[in-house]
Amino acid sequence: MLKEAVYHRPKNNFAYAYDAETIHVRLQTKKNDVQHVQLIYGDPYIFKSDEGGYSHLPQTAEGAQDRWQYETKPMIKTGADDRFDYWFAEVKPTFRRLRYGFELQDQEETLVFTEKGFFDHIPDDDVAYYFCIPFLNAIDVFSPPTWVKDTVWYQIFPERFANGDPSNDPEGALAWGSQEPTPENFFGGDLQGVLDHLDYLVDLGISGIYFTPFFKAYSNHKYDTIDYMEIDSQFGDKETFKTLVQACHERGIRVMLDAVFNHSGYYFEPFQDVLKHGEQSRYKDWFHIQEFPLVTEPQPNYDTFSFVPFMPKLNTEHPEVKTYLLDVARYWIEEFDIDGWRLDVANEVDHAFWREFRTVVKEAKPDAYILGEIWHDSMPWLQGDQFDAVMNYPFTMGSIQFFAEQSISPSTFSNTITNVLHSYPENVNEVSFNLLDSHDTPRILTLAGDDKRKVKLLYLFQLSFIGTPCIYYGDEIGMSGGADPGCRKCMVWEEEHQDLDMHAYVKQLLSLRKQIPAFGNHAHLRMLEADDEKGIIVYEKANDQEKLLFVLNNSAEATSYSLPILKERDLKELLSNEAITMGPDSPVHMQPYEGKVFKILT
Ligand code: ARE
Ligand code: CA
Repeated sequence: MLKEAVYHRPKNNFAYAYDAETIHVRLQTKKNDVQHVQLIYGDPYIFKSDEGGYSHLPQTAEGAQDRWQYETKPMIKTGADDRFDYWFAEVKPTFRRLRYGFELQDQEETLVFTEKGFFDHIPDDDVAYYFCIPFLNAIDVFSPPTWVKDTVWYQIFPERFANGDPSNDPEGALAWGSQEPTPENFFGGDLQGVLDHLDYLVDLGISGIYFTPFFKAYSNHKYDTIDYMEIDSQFGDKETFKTLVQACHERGIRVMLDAVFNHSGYYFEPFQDVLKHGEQSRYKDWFHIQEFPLVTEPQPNYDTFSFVPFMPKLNTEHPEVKTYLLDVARYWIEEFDIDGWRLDVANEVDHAFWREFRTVVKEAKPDAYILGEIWHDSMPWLQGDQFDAVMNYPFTMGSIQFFAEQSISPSTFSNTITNVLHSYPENVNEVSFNLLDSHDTPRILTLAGDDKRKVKLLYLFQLSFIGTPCIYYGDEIGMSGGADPGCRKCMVWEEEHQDLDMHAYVKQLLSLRKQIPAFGNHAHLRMLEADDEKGIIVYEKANDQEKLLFVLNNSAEATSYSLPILKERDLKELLSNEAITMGPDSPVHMQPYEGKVFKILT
């Protein structure tokens, strides 16, 4: 056994409260090394003496030895990535406390692993050796809003979705879709445009809108805020927004806005004041100024987002800045009833600020959703005291490499996805924001070399994955576009220019996700097969009631694939709605880049 690969810590994705009574425990071992793992567990305060009596603290009276009372249960292997196997067990301890260790068995030896290392026997002479979850306090349980689990998001870049009111178009706005997007041009999209098309979104099957910023700002993307309390006049007024939120709520759609709190814009009044008054400005500590007077060339002498001079970094440790931004967070919830905040550049803002932010937001609306924009491992923000979720870019990157770029093998993809699923607790995965692309990346169709079959596989995978999926506006009708700003084209509204087949496919998947709990977020997902020769992956989505099997042929060849698990079964293929009876040898026939979903009936 490779002891060095065995890892556990009673924290984060390795041990956590799934809900107020359930503890999940995971263990990592070297890939293909350990055959069986048992969890050794019990209450930290129940001991039995040699004479048979029970006690609640170990008695140390001479001669008599009290022994900790434990049980064992097998852990199941939930998957493997390129280096490790992952093991899992669930415990509902009566007294909401847990002392535990692991018994690991490979071909040669059986070892016990505890907080203090390895033993060749179950140590019962010193209970301090074990891992411990001292108490499951309900308030510490990671508990995102319950509605998020069943939400499907749609991301709107307000300048480019629809122009519902030409009277508010910015000066020089171009005719809708008449040109390619550039970092500077405007087309006049606005809030009225969104209002006009809500029924389109309902028909598609989405239940949440994520708006990139629309507060007063200079640029077309509005990440350079001038005033966080005002809607930019190019998008409409506060009345229109109020009407929009109400109209969304009437249709079962939640509304999430973009909070750009890491930095302001260059024309934000406090920053203008510092530019003007230098060291004398009462706002000089609102930013991180290296020296006065301020210069932007050759590089800004104040901290910024990246090296962008028109995005000065805000000092979120400063009490006045905190008060200002927390008022902003509260204002749009209390006055407009929004349902969530997406936090821009969330990992560059201090944790203490986000903790206060969470308190303020949840006071204003207990079931508001807090989504951080972090492209990397985000465990430190997902402990229950800061965010409810992050944008799941590790999922995005793996999916794009496999389906769109065809640059990784099925087994590498399976490893990546298993790793994604084991990087966080299950209750974190369930609300993870799973995107295929965004206003910051090329569109999926472009990444897939304009091959719509690959895009369909991407959608099948995304919309059956654990978490809450987000569709970037226009992808569902086959829009293309390269990196920012190419991905920010005007939405195409003329049906003759829309890919209606893609639209119907996305709509069908969203309806399956809604109707069949195991298709959506109410099941466990396990990667079952990754066939590098045929280019096939198979995964299972199962709960106590139903089991679905997803077979995806990510290759340009038609193929027949034999799946023992489907032999002599009655099935229904959900995309074609076809009933199938499998014989003892019937294979599954797959077209190039085809995906099938089998519901196992008997
Ligand atoms: C503009 C131009 C671009 C140009 C850029 C550079 O449009 O073509 O390349 O300037 O000067 C906003 C606008 C952008 C604008 C940018 C700067 O939307 O159009 O770009 O402001 O003015 C990292 C951050 C992550 C950030 C991305 C962009 O961690 O937070 O970079 N994303 C948010 C928003 C953006 C927004 C801003 C931040 C700024 O979603 O839309 O940009 O408010 C790796 C790294 C990540 C990195 C990622 C992408 O994976 O690990 O950390 O994200 O790549 O670069
Ligand atoms: Ca307009």
